Amino acid sequence: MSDWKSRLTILQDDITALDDVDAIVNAANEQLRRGAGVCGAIHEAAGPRLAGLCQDIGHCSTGEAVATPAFDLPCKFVIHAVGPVWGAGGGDREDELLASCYQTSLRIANDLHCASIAFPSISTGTYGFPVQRAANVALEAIRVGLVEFPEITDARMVCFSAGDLEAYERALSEIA
Ligand code: AR6
Repeated sequence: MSDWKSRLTILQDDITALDDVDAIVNAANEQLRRGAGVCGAIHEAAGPRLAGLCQDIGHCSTGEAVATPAFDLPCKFVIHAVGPVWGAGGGDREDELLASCYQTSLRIANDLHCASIAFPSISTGTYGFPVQRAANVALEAIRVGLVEFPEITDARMVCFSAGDLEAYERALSEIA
């Protein structure tokens, strides 16, 4: 299926400001603790019940994801995906683990009957993954997921900065 590109939008925005998606993805840590970056913004907007539930869940392994309700956010679900911490050279399965975050999130969204999902640029902030390499991995993983899950009709890659937007647009232009 080649229509996946028409189901993907790359934009620059604050992911917590989106009020027309079923699920947003959080760039979480393995302890599911409220952190900084996009995680802090999501917790701030969702309210304290999110941190309480995340504490009860307690753990999510790198490359995996877990869904919760979105509480005070306008979407239905937050899918907490744990990206890899970048190590020098990227020889510690970072690409594979990052791809797994996107694909697992899409699978969970599909299981929850979400037609729309928004991703942040997982791992490229605190976790230090080089953004162009992450963009290439992310969009290839999203391509595979959208082909597998045709009922997801609206996937968004939400970049926080103009530089990130450029990297993801470049990655998209390079995928056949
Ligand atoms: N909307 C969209 N993107 C955002 C927003 C926002 N409101 N705020 C930041 N970003 P990071 P990581 C971008 O550090 O690298 C946390 O403490 C940001 O500019 O949030 O996966 C967690 O709890 C960057 O491009 O996530 C973990 O401990 C991208 O989101 C750890 O950091 C990801 O940056 C995860 O690190």
